[in-house]
Amino acid sequence: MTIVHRTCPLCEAVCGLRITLDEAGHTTSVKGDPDDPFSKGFICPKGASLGKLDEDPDRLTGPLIRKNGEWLEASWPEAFAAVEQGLAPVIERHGRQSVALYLGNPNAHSMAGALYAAPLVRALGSRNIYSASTADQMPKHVSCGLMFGHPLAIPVPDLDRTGYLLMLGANPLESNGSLCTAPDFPGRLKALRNRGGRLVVVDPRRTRTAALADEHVFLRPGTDALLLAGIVHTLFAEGLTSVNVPVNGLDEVRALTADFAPETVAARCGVPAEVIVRLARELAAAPTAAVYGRIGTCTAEFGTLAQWLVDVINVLTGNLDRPGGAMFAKPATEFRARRKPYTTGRWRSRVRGLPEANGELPVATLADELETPGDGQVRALITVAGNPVLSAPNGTRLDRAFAGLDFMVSVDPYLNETTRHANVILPPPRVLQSGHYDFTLLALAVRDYTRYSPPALPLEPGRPAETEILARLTLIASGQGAEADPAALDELILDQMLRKAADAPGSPINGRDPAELRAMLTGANGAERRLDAMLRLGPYGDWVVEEDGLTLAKLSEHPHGLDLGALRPRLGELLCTASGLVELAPPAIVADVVRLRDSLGSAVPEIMLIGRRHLRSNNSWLHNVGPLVGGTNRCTLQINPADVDRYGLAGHAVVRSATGELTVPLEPTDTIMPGVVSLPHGWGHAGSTQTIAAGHAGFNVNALTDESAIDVPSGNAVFNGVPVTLDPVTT
Ligand SMILES: Nc1nc2c(c(=O)[nH]1)N[C@H]1C(S)=C(S)[C@@H](COP(=O)(O)OP(=O)(O)OC[C@H]3O[C@@H](n4cnc5c(=O)[nH]c(N)nc54)[C@H](O)[C@@H]3O)O[C@H]1N2
Ligand SMILES: Nc1nc2c(c(=O)[nH]1)N[C@H]1C(S)=C(S)[C@@H](COP(=O)(O)OP(=O)(O)OC[C@H]3O[C@@H](n4cnc5c(=O)[nH]c(N)nc54)[C@H](O)[C@@H]3O)O[C@H]1N2
Ligand code: SF4
Ligand SMILES: [Mo]
Repeated sequence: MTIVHRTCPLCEAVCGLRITLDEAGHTTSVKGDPDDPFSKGFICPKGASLGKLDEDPDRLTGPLIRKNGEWLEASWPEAFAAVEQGLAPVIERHGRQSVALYLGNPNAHSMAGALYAAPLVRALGSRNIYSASTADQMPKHVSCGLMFGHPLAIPVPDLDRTGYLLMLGANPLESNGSLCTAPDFPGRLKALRNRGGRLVVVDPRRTRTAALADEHVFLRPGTDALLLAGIVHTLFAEGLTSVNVPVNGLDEVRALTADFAPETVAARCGVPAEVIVRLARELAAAPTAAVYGRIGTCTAEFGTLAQWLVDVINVLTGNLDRPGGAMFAKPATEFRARRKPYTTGRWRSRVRGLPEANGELPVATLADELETPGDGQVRALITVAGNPVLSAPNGTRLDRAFAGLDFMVSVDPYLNETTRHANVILPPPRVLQSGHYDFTLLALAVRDYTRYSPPALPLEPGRPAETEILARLTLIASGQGAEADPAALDELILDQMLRKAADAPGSPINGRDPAELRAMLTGANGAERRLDAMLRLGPYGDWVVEEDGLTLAKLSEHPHGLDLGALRPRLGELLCTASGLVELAPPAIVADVVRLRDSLGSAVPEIMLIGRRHLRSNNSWLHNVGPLVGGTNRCTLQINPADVDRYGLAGHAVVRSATGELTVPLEPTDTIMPGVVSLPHGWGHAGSTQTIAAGHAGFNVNALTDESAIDVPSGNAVFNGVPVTLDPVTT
């Protein structure tokens, strides 16, 4: 028996796990790690099932190549050669724009994604880059990019110290939190209440999080921006603002929100005007307060406006960058070379002319780029850790479009709804065979913290780590071929990183010899050496601080992770707008306020569809783990009993939208507002070799979501507030 301690890679809560392995490397138990200073032993049912997931017999153990409709097992060299043979002719004939890349959510949780996605994008040289970000949090990147100058300068609620939390469109009791890394989020919310603080949840459903709160406010889907504009209006109208950071555009915000008085927006939001006024007064009066909005507010028609207003309120109430308010983490691998101020729309998509954001195009237009003939049409696709057939708007259309590709390669442990269209599938090894470091999530943590988990088990001979798989894809995309040496790529990247840092004025290693620095790095492979370099260059690094700075070797002496303290004010270090001020009224956001104002005059759909998450699920890919799918069916349509009666429904209903129709089982519940129905996403398993998931197939809600509807400034998909109709099942 061996005990290993490592970070759970399944969600954003980064819990420490204590895993017991037998001699053959099988997991015999997974518990929370009581010695992790951040998660302190917390674990959820998904983390507890990590062993089952990791040893799922349906996971692919080697590459597959599809020939004449049949899947053949291949060796790794054969598989990489097949990728080169498939991609090279497409690039040669149709150019680099004809190859698209889709990066899915688990890239945010793997070292491979964090370290090799950017090199792969650069090597590909295509503007057809897509990711789950435009089905998720792009509005937050765009609003923070424009307000603070950097799309990753995202403030998080200071959960452990705040006196008042206004939470919109998030349900951390199921999701364990997002864009706010906080292991045991539920415990932290209870602690907030126990110390006399107040939690208010705004959601069209009375969720488990809402049930735990001091107050739950029902709100009509898609109207968060209106509600928040009403709060901002009140703060100005009642003289309740107390700005404590340097800002630009204060008067403009006052003028922009003049038309959004609580009485004007109340009917549309379904929230009484006096509640909106009271929320504004409470936020202003609380000793410390934070506003936090997540999926329900991002994947909506006015996602960017809602995210902008979240931080406008944090600024207006004097809570940005102060303890107990909305603060910025200081992650150990942060090295922010100052770049040009953030903009979007540096290029546009070919068919719909949608603007780029963060170097990506909206996944809502991927099908257009695949299906529309002409110069620049996408003919080949690389997917890494993504399942857009189940996760993207109008996934049904993508499913058809993928079938028409000249070539597709997928890096994924499963043959599933998306990867079944691939010509080659390259499976990463088991979780326990991979190193783990949370580059992205620790930049969004409610405490400064760092932890590295080395691989707990060796790779089988000849089996590449996922970092090597992506390095090889990068080399193939760059034209160097399937046999090029991935170690040389790591050296090249390291060399560029060190050279750039040594050349940058004001850099802690300015003027030092990159070769000498390179020689100091330790680590068993290129990925670890790159982590070592980033830790040393980071704000706690041994190339930066005088004494006792971090290195990979030092971090490895702390297998349970290292607490780096409570969040500290640091806006001044991060702010990189052209003005050097927080931009409260960036033109690209201001331009969208007209659309919000117009929405006040448009008709409200009779029934609107929203999503939801369940604690024992994770997007589309945990439904093949027995203990996580047992019990009652969760892929149901939640509906208010009044609507069941109103539409004469019984048992099932036919749900129709602009893009599709589904017949779904009903789950009547008064926890959801009348006029709103909810279906979870990630279901609708078909054509996959996941045997357990096939027995709990469910329905693909993204057959109903409409790819033509987007949040304009960010291009983000709209999953909440989709107009639908309901009818009884006739046959
Ligand atoms: N168990 C589990 N955990 C997960 C995931 C999972 O699938 N399962 N997915 C992970 C991922 S990828 C992410 S991004 C995070 C997301 O984490 P969260 O943002 O916490 O996501 P949800 O649990 O979907 O909560 C969104 C809430 O928004 C509400 N809502 C819907 N429409 C609106 C609206 O218009 N306005 C408002 N105010 N509320 C609305 C919904 O009813 C729902 O309760 O969770 C992560 N964690
Ligand atoms: N209607 C609706 N749709 C939604 C949402 C919603 O709330 N409502 N939420 C959206 C959100 S927030 C997100 S993030 C997206 C997610 O969108 P995607 O990322 O496209 O979908 P996932 O279901 O997370 O698919 C993850 C894929 O990665 C594979 N995988 C798992 N671990 C690894 C690994 O370590 N390496 C590799 N290479 N592959 C791995 C899995 O087998 C699976 O195929 O869905 C979005 N779609
Ligand atoms: S909350 Fe998230 S990180 Fe923690 S054990 Fe569960 S799935 Fe893993
Ligand atoms: Mo997500």
